[in-house]
Amino acid sequence: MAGEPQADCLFCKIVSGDVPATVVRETETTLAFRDINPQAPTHVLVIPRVHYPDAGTLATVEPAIAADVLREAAAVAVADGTDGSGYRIVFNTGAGAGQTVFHAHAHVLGGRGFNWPPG
Ligand code: D5M
Repeated sequence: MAGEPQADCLFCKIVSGDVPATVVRETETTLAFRDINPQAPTHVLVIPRVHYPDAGTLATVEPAIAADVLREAAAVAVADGTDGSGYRIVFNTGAGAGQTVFHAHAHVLGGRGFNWPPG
């Protein structure tokens, strides 16, 4: 069923506690934890607890939870003190865009400068 946990999904296993993570914030619908391979001083992933393969699908099927993910991403930036100097929220969508874990997630990156366009 849409949104159900997937046995082979790493982030579903983090939601269930079967895989450990450094959790920084949680809500009824979301979990935020530090990326295992940080690309900036702040690099946190915000995920919905429910499983959807990417952010676009999540936003289409569960728009309220997609809004929760975005609000929590901004809250992470404030909590880490990166909101003053600016931060970046990234949703890699599809393998060609660099998505490697197919459970919707926002990257929250901050604490350094960023270039545009991104690589
Ligand atoms: O981003 C997937 C991200 O997930 C990537 O930046 C590494 C991160 N990752 C992978 N395994 C873990 C664990 N176990 N904990 C925390 N972070 C993890 P994507 O946009 O799909 O490339």
